[in-house]
Amino acid sequence: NMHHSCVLWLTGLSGSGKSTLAYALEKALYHASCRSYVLDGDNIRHGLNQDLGFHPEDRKENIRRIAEVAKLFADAGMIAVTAFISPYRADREMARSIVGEGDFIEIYVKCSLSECERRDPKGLYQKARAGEITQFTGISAPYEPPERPELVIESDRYSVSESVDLILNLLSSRTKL
Ligand code: GGZ
Repeated sequence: NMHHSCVLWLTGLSGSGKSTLAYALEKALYHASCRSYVLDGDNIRHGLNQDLGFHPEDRKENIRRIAEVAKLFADAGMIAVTAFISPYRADREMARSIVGEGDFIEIYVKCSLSECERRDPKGLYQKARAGEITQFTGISAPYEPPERPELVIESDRYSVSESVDLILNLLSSRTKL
């Protein structure tokens, strides 16, 4: 049993595969008898954080609240899996200090902008290129890649199940410490 409550903090561009990976991970953890919960735009930005937009200050507040909620899940003994762009290094460091260094696992879901733009599942990159969405991460707003993440997953090189295995291996190696 690799059950040890923590926060798996996924970061990466829109379309990099964070949510897909998060839900595949939740399923795999369930089968390993580990309770987990995914926080993503669907259950956070549409609810708790519906008052926030995409200005840097709003993104910061988005990340702060998510970190506080993820910490509550970890306090309750669960593995919280968060799937947000979280483009600013300083905001991710804030999240790390809210959660606590020992429980925060930063996972960079790395995918080239050109591949994310090619996938464009919601047509948002096209809208951003046309200027219909402003401050779009990767196009008209920055993405600051992690410098020392606990794990990097190149999502354009690994399948979803290979990526899940990389994370499960990291979790079980930490539990053995
Ligand atoms: C980035 C935006 C924007 C802008 C709307 N920039 O692919 P999606 O649609 O489902 O994921 C993106 C999501 C990003 O929200 P986050 O809470 O993850 O962002 S952050 O961590 O930076 O606060 C995208 C959609 O919202 N979206 N406008 N301008 N993504």
